[in-house]
Amino acid sequence: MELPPRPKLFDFHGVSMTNYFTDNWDNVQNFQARPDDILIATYPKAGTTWVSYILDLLYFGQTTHEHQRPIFEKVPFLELLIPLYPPGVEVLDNLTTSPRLIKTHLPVQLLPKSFWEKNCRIVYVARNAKDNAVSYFHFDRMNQAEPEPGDWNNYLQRFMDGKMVFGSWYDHVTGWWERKQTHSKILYLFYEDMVEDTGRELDRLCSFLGLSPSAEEKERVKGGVQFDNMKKNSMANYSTNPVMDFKISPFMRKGKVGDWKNHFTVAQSEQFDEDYKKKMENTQLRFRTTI
Ligand code: PPS
Repeated sequence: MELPPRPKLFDFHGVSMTNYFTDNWDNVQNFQARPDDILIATYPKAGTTWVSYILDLLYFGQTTHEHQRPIFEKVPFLELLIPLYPPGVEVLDNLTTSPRLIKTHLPVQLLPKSFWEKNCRIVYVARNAKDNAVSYFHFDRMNQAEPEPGDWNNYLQRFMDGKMVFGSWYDHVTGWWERKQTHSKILYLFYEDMVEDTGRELDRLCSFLGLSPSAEEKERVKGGVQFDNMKKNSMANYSTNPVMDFKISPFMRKGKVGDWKNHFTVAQSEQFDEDYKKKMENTQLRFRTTI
């Protein structure tokens, strides 16, 4: 089955969205979380798949037959409703694993209330704006289910204007950051920290989740989730996903901190930084654009 032409952005409760993430809205909002659910929440392209695969290996690494399914099926995408696949909510309702690992890109104010009522653990991953924008650009080029990206210069302007699927990066990362200050069940991770020292961040994750894997098990997970290993792993690299055209760009593209330097001109970088300062002046949240 083919997808319809690329979707258009529209305003949805103050957030730019496409119909693939709003068509099932009542069911998404009424989603019934379970107390042991683990939610992986991110702005798109911040490291969702990386953390999903880490959690999948930590919880289900021993059940080998399970590993014959791609990560995007094992960690269902809550708000997704797209031709070719059953709705995320339906997949989750039928999931019998414990815990369920759930992916969302929703900004904090749109998360179904059941996650708060059940006090579920939430792992939020954030990535610096410049690398995030570059990664999102290449993703939108290769993914037929995303709006047409246009050229890089216009795309960057749109990113700064918050006119991206799932809205403004600035609002997303700060919204979740503010919520984390009062909600103990949110672990806020940074992509840059994970690149710098995956083992250290794995320890933080385990302690947040109350897991104590053996040293050997930890090494196994750490090895499995290295960029090069995930890139060649068809269960982790999205190569089985028909809406993506890997001839344009692979899903596992570079996995680096600082790739923005290969995309931003000096003028673009200066303009971006100036705008960034204004948008982020009221938050303590800090990112590294190099490590
Ligand atoms: S999505 O579509 O929102 O779920 O994408 P997401 O998984 O959040 O982000 C994809 C980017 O994460 C990089 N990635 C990794 N980097 C380092 N190490 C590992 N193991 C890893 N796994 C995924 C992936 O390459 C995308 O970033 P870019 O910069 O495009 O390479």
